[in-house]
Amino acid sequence: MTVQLWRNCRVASLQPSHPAPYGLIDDAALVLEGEYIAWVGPRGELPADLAARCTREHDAGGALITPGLIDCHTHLVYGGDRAHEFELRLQGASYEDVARAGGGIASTVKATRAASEDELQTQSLRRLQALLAEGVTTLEIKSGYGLALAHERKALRVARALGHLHPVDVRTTFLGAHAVPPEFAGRADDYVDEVIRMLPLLHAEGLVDAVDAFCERIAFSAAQTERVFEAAHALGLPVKLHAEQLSDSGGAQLAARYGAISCDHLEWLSEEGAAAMAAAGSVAVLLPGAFYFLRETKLLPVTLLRELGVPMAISTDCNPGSSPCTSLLLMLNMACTLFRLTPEEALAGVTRHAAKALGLSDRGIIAAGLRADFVLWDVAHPAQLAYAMGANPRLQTVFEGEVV
Ligand code: DI6
Ligand code: FE
Repeated sequence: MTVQLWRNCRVASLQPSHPAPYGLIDDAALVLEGEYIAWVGPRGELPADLAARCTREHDAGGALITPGLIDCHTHLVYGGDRAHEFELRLQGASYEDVARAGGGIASTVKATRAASEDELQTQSLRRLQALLAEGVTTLEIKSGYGLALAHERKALRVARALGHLHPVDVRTTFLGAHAVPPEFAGRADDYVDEVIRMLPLLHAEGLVDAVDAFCERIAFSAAQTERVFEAAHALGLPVKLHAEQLSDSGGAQLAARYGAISCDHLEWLSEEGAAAMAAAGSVAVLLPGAFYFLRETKLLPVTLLRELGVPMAISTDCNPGSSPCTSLLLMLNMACTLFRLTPEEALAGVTRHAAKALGLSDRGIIAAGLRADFVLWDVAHPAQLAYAMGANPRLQTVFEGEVV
């Protein structure tokens, strides 16, 4: 096994137990054994026997090193775009108006169904490349624009293929309960039956790591969502939820009862919902891109979440309707300006807490025993990652121990 030493760097380890903000280690050394981190700390404390075993040495040139970024909530695989709907909304139509008039998610479903697997992969690859260029090493991708077995399968297969072909770990989420497809119009309960029929089939093909639903007045009720969660639990799959995005539907409480790994959006989250999440250990996934793009004004209760100790993750929500965004770094900035997170909370939101939102304990911080996924940045201080708008100071990405 190769043992590699990285030196001449500052490491923002994001270790929660580290006394310095960001878990910052000045003049650090980092030792990798194969795909894992073997040691990290101040260079002067590097054990001599470990140093002697290093077969490769890298000079980081004074770069800042952070954990690889984790985008824990995306709908990256879809066909077409919704620029026309953007124009309509700017003329006064609301997101819900457009959805009720048969546009919205339904129009992306049409374009996604029409695309072949290859076309879908080509279109999605451009978005993936933009995320990778900013240091993303783990990415969640949801289905939910197929809404029929063959098309949900196609999208999930594309998601898996992207992960196999590129230096990124892709986690897939089945979001069959994203919208009621046109062939089930007025028969949402029947469509939920269909979702419950699809899930074990897709899971048996190794295409599903978790299950999500859109619990909202324009999508599925709490009772319908619960049926999907029951089906997920029967297969031993973790659940998460698009909750309280446009209204308070009590989704967070429901999700918490099913031990949800995360509840996402949460603009309309109530105190009861937040308390239930805290008790269940669910992560709050903040999606400032959707908040901004839909010109929302209702702010989620960040202060309350902080007081309750609910971990906050941040993600792009990359999707054609409410957040056509492929910059996780921009989301850091927006989470600070729009939601008043500190830059340190924002960075934890795309590393340590994003890992937790995916139920992953082997990444998200730089510590011995964890995956060697990290990024070298041309910045002096980690706050600069959240501070700059539209900058990309990434120098290099290391994925599973190797420079990408
Ligand atoms: N909420 C969202 O913001 C995305 N999905 C969801 O449930 C948007 C989906 C879309 O408009 O295409
Ligand atoms: Fe979403």
